[in-house]
Amino acid sequence: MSRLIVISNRVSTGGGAQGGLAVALSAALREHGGIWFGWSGNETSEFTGQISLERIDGVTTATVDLEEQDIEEYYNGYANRTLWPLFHYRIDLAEYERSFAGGYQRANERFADTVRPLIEPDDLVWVQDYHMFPLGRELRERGIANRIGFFLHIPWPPRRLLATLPEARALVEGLLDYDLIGFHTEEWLQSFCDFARDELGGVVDEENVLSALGRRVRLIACPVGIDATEFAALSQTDKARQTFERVQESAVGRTLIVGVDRLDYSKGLEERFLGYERFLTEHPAERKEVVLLQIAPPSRGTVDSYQRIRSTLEGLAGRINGAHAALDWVPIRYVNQGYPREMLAGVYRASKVGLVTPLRDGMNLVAKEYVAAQDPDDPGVLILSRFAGAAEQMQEAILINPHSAEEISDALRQAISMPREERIERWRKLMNTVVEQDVMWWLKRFTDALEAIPASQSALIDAEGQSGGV
Ligand code: GDG
Repeated sequence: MSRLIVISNRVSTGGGAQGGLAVALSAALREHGGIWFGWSGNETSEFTGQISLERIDGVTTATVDLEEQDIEEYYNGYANRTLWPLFHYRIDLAEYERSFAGGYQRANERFADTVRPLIEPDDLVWVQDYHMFPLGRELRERGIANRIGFFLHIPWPPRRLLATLPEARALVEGLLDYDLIGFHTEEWLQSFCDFARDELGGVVDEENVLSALGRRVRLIACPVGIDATEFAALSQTDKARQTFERVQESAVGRTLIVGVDRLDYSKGLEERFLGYERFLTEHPAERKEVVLLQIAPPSRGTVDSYQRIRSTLEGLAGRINGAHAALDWVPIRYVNQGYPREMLAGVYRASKVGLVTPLRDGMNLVAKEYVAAQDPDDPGVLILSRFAGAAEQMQEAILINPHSAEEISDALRQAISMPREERIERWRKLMNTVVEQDVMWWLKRFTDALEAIPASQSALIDAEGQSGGV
């Protein structure tokens, strides 16, 4: 078995708060041996490329500090103010600045210079996510002939949206230096193929191998999962039970509806609140029977659009509560902080409805966690956006268009009055998928596909390379 070099913007440093993905990547690194490389999260006055090596729970991590300008242009800039909004179909929020593109390219070159000496000839290299699109090409230019895979955790936008990015073509050309590119869904994969065909004259065969500009890259749809068994067990821990009771008591017999999301405009929180308000207005008889608990820990607080969403939501929650609250009831409990995973599991289990309504989401792990945490004899109902990658696998949820307040309102009505037998039937099917296609399944599918690529394919690529210039 080849060693694995995982490269991502941030490296999980372990500890109880780490998510399922970090757990899975750590497990893969333990099994294969290897190194997890990325940015330390720290700033340095001058970039030196000095690596900090650590061994945590059997996993070797290698991290590097970045300069303030790199953090500003690469991370806050191109990654979070250009690519994130564009790839979530929000060109209205995307900022196109050459300095961001330049900083992004520079940071990726720095990552490539730094990680290069850590890579041995038989290693599998696995690059994660939109922070690192050009890294494969940079590594090839530094003579790395290993198999290199890339996995995209966010959606791939439709061709005409991507075409608005000044560096779109260079970005996609750079991706041709990977051996394997993974997307969560067929839809994102097809959008990628559309661009490669129409803009680069590429051809995709029936095995999903794209040939373009003299290069070949295999594409797979490989939906990420959670560690479902572990999450189900979490919901049985003392801490989860205590949280379950606390939350249930606080609802005093009302039906609890839960939302858990990083505070991000892609998660459709504003539309969710409006859909819930619609439900309160349209169903006066039921309205005092429900409470919406929205947990939304802040993220990327230095970026303007994140500050704006925060104040919009505070205003909206205040207005809805002001208009509808009674002496003994507040319709929305909006909590701007994060909780340990065990507590989240308890909250999910206490909630009869899981409301997951992103406007766009690569996958959405909260939908899967909500299902995994349910009581098999009395499970809650998942309401899920059609525009989350998770919808491809989770057809037994109530699927809705998150832009439509009416659909959210109708779905809430349907979920709240759903008979137990139907809830159980839907949940069983959902749970089967969540358990069978879990995070280890995802990991194995991707690494097996990467290992199956003949090493010679990557070695063919000229070490001089051609500069992508993203
Ligand atoms: C990206 C893609 C894709 C949330 N609040 C708390 C907390 N969380 C955890 C959830 C879940 C994770 O954060 C969020 O994962 P999502 O998948 O829902 O969304 P993104 O962060 O946007 O992730 C997404 C994912 O990558 C993986 O490929 O699914 O589409 O956007 O695990 O539980 N965790 C804790 N406390 C909180 O308050 N401990």
